[in-house]
Amino acid sequence: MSTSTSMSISIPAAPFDYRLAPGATALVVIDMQRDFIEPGGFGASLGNDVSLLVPAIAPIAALLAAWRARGWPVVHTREAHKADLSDCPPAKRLRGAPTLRIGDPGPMGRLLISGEPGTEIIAALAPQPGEIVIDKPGKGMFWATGLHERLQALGVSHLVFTGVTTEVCVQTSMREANDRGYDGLLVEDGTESYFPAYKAAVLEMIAAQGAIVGWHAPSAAVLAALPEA
Ligand code: C5J
Repeated sequence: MSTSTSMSISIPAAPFDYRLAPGATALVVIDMQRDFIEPGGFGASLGNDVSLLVPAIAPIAALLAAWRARGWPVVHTREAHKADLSDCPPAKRLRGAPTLRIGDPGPMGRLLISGEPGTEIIAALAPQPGEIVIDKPGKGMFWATGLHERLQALGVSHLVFTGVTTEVCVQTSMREANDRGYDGLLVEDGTESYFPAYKAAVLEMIAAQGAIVGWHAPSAAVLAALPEA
């Protein structure tokens, strides 16, 4: 996959301009699911302030509208395991919070299990027909999902990342994408963490050493650079 194409457009970004390939750039929305975002869900039950994630919703909605208007690919992920937990390594499950582990009954159904109310994507960002929706058993979006093959079949070379949480599933997915040859950009106001310092650290880390993992830019810079729909 190339770093730029003759048709590419330039977005002011850190550490230097990002070259976006129109039509070959998928918008990725990571794990904007009820259990992480809504009051009364898994995230809140762990003592996290879920209101810290809410500011990402409006920028993601604006980007979704822009991608949909252009007919460009969109990927939604949910962190979700099979009901029988056959895709959840015991080591990972047992290491969880002692009171609430993957698969346990939680406030919005079994925690991080496909099809449970808590794993639904929030209504404001609900996927539309034709968009890719994957349940991922890992923190990263490529492990055990077949997503790379699907993106390759669509000719996708560039990924614009949004979602939660910045330092866990978003960062892991972006690093996995980098190793698979995608050029990735993280949207600064389209991602949030329960720990603002971790978000700041991720932004710094990914762009360090000449975009060692990728780029970051605000949603306004992405939207302003897009070609006419
Ligand atoms: C976490 C995620 N934080 N989607 N999941 O456990 O980042």
